[in-house]
Amino acid sequence: MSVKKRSVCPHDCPSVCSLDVEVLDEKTIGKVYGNKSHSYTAGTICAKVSRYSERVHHPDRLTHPLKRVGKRGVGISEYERISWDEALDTIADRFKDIINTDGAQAIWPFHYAGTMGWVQRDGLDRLRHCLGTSRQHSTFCTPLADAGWKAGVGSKRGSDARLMHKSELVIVWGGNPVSTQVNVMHHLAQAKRESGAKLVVVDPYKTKTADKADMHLMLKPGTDAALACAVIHVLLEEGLADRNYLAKHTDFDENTDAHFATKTPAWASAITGLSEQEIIDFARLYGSTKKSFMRLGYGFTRSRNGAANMHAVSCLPAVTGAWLEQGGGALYSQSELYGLDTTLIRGLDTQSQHTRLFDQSRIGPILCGNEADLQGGPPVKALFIQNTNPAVVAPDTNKVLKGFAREDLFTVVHEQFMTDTAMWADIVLPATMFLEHDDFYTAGGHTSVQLGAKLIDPPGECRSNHTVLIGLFERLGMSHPANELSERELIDATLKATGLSGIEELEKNGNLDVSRQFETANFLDGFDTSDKRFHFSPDWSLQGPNSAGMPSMADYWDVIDQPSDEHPLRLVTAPARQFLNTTFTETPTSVRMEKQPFVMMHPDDISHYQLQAGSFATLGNQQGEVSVEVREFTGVQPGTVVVESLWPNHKFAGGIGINALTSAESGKPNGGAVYHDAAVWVKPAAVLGDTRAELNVALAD
Ligand SMILES: Nc1nc2c(c(=O)[nH]1)N[C@H]1C(S)=C(S)[C@@H](COP(=O)(O)OP(=O)(O)OC[C@H]3O[C@@H](n4cnc5c(=O)[nH]c(N)nc54)[C@H](O)[C@@H]3O)O[C@H]1N2
Ligand SMILES: Nc1nc2c(c(=O)[nH]1)N[C@H]1C(S)=C(S)[C@@H](COP(=O)(O)OP(=O)(O)OC[C@H]3O[C@@H](n4cnc5c(=O)[nH]c(N)nc54)[C@H](O)[C@@H]3O)O[C@H]1N2
Ligand code: SF4
Ligand SMILES: [Mo]
Repeated sequence: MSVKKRSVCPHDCPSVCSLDVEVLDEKTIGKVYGNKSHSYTAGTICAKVSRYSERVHHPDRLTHPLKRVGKRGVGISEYERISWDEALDTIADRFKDIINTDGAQAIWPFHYAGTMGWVQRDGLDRLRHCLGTSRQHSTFCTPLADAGWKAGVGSKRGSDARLMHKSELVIVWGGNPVSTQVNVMHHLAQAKRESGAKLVVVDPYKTKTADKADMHLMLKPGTDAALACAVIHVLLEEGLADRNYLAKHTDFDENTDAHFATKTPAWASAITGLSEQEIIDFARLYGSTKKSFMRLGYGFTRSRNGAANMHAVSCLPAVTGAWLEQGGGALYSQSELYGLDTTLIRGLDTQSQHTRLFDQSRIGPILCGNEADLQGGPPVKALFIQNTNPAVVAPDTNKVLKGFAREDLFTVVHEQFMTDTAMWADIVLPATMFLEHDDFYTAGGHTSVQLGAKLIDPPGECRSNHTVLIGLFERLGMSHPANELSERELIDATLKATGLSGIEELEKNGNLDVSRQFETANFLDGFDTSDKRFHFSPDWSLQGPNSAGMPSMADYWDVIDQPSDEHPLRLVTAPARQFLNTTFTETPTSVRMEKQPFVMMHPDDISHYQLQAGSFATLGNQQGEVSVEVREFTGVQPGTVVVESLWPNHKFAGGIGINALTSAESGKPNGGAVYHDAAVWVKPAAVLGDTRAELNVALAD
């Protein structure tokens, strides 16, 4: 007989949905449902997680430790089963050898956000600190957006999304919640019903979210700051700004006024590709609707000027004073509300600041020995990877794979599947999934701490990240207090160190809400800046070490990869609906629904570049080439192309995925990958005729 048990989605998605999981027996789950009683996620979950049994009970799950006996980069056929003892001994012995010859900094424990559970995700930091390995600046996702938001607002929190139902205007800027955080759509529907809310979407292509919008501003990628500045221009010029709010709560002065006076709709129209009228219409709508809620996504920050874009857009509610209203204001992320004390989990008590800090998005250049990245230290001789698939998700795939192919690199991957990354490893370790271990989770899109307890036994010999770390510490002759604790005890200790009630209370209540009262949430009692004001003129040096050249006042910063004669098209690599980064690219229903990698192109571009819908095109730039099916799509400006991702490399002809075309250049001022900032050329793919069949044969070889 099945029972429903409470859990929480572990994936890197702002929604962090509260789940009710049908548990059939001690090893088996059925369907996954949303928990209707959660005050934000309220029973809504995405389709891919509702069919999670496909992933947990997938026949290709890794269930035993493996060692590579054949070629690198090929797959499961090249591996042989070994015991956990042999696996951990091999890793520890190899680490000790490397420490003797090259020093501990030649080892790079590499992790990211396959699980967002604090215990399983961040424990690897403890290994870095205790062993004195190279450390990591995690730049795949948030640093550009963080810097831009914090430049004006001061900290990473914002309006409570549960008040969205009171909004009369919702603006989804650079996000695609229908695909990437479906709960927003539930709150939007409520706002429509209760408050007659209109929806505006700002996105370079007509996403599923934009499809539902009353107004879609389909701008050129990387030009959002120009749109925002021109909107401010109109608001100021037409008396739609709240001058009292500006005087009381912001650093706005006559210089700011003069600055925006030059940012005309005509100026922005030339940069964004939007018409002047579209810009004016949006400004008038925004300026005349004080109860306006902006939900800011990451998309418009994944460019070289991404932080400046986020900052310029974050100025809008400060101009109209939308922050004053319940259902008004803006939300990028709530993640700094929690103030978690992660000292124990991450071993911060033993942190050595003298070890070098690698920018994770530069894994390609780093593994290829780029001297500036190595900072005078030894080359990387060992990688220990948990919760991430850098062979696909990191920029500049050709360099990443060239690095993984190095004969002198010892790679360990702890994974649930034989991913593109795992198939380069010397040792592969089988990992548990979230329903098979204990952890706790915080959220970007809402304000609750949630517990995801172990509900079923793992298959085979899978071990959790925490358990693997304990085994590795032992063999390396190291100890740390966190290793003496079970996962549950570590959760309890971390909650209590943070000043929250412990795990028992969390278990009893289902979640702990850390939200602030309205006045604080909407910064009416002050922004989190030094002078408590919102900053139109930010001090970028507070946000990161590389702020030279950044605009001193909210502005469009022209440092993107502009189209040229050689590279005439701008490429956007937005998330696909049925995948979550590379997760779910192994589940049959998601793959069936997404079909295969394709590029969405305006019909004018298709004919201009002599392509045909349904045939294959090759996209390329100075870094590499990628071949995909061409799909005709009118919901995009000519000159912009979109490839929804992240398909595994081997699903592309040539075995290299979309990140072959994205740059490992780090965004300013504090790093950050620039996934949607690439200029490319396009031509018909070399293989013509019945390309699909031929390409599939090529892939199978
Ligand atoms: N289904 C699904 N859900 C996901 C993910 C996934 O891969 N698939 N990934 C998860 C993760 S890790 C994250 S961080 C979030 C990200 O979620 P979002 O914040 O929604 O996603 P982004 O990749 O940032 O892209 C969102 C939108 O930004 C648009 N965009 C790109 N460039 C620009 C630009 O210059 N200006 C503007 N205005 N828009 C632009 C893209 O076209 C895209 O529609 O989603 C999470 N949820
Ligand atoms: N072109 C392009 N590239 C992108 C993006 C984009 O929009 N466009 N988005 C970027 C973004 S926003 C992000 S956040 C990154 C995300 O990139 P990643 O963090 O690499 O995310 P996933 O692809 O989901 O891979 C996570 C892996 O972790 C494994 N995993 C899950 N749970 C556990 C666990 O408990 N233990 C262990 N050992 N393994 C586990 C999963 O099986 C999966 O293979 O990708 C980035 N790459
Ligand atoms: S992936 Fe996002 S929307 Fe889907 S269940 Fe998880 S948290 Fe909710
Ligand atoms: Mo992300």
